[in-house]
Amino acid sequence: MTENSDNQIKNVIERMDRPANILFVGATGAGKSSTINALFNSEKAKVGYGADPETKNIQKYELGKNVTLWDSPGLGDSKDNDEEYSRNIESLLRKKDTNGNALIDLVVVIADNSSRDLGTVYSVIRNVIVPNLTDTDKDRIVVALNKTDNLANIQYWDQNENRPKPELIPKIEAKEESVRDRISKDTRINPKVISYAAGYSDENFSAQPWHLIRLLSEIIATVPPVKRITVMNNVNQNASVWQNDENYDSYKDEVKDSLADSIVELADMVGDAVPVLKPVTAGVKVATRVVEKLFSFFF
Ligand SMILES: Nc1nc2c(ncn2[C@@H]2O[C@H](COP(=O)(O)OP(=O)(O)OP(=O)(O)O)[C@@H](O)[C@H]2O)c(=O)[nH]1
Ligand SMILES: [Mg+2]
Repeated sequence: MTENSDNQIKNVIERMDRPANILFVGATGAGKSSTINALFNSEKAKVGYGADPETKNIQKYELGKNVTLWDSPGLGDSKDNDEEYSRNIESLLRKKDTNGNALIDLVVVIADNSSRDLGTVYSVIRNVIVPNLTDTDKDRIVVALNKTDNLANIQYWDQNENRPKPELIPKIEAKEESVRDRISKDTRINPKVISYAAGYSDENFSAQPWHLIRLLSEIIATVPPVKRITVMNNVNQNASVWQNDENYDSYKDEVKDSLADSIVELADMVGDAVPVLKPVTAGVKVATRVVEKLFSFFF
């Protein structure tokens, strides 16, 4: 590996640092804010609200120089508020960036997995989100079912290991499937549906997240490839939030592959700039090595 080709790869990666915008939507108390805080380096965020009247209720976290997270107010409390907040979400979804593409790169819909009635969630997906995504962006939704620790009676959750007991696993899978089926019947789109727990802490107890890396892996895979590195630059660097997952190693590999692929893809878009990434198999190998180095806190 010559220093020259390393520099060329760095150059490609710099070109990938493009503004990324992620919108979080969900019912009141589903865990939007907790999820943002678990996933991202949000302590250092500049926190404010949308600048125009149409988005003034949507809280805005600006991370690093290029990631903006939009935390919309909870739905389902009152009809009047829901109407107003839904209009805010619609306006944000219709906003364009300077290239004329949708400003919002990804919508994360957060639902409470312990709730039997996900009517609010289905209705916001069907009536507010999907109609305001352009055809090419219809797959930019991830549905995240939070508080899986409360999905069933607490006896099914292993408190010490902070993960489901084996009896709970089929229930978790069945719930994901029913949510997926319902959304696809309603809208004909098939978003990824992921059960997880953002974790929490109160005076008596604190729980780390569970399956947060599965959610991250899906977020990274679903944002436009040129923005994956930008998003990854801003994730929580506290390694312990990612580790509680039975398939930790394989999700780590998925994240790594998504990032490496995006580097190779962008190098291809910018032409012959990086010969070392050209032969596909060798290129992916080099890109993977760079990704491991860049995000050593994670891999
Ligand atoms: N048991 C459990 N509680 C959680 C989890 N995630 C969040 N909570 C708790 O759920 C409550 C609501 O979480 P928030 O993150 O404030 O939810 P929100 O969606 O931002 O709420 P609003 O902004 O008011 O709509 C808090 O008390 C959290 O500690 C989880 O994975 N498990
Ligand atoms: Mg909140």
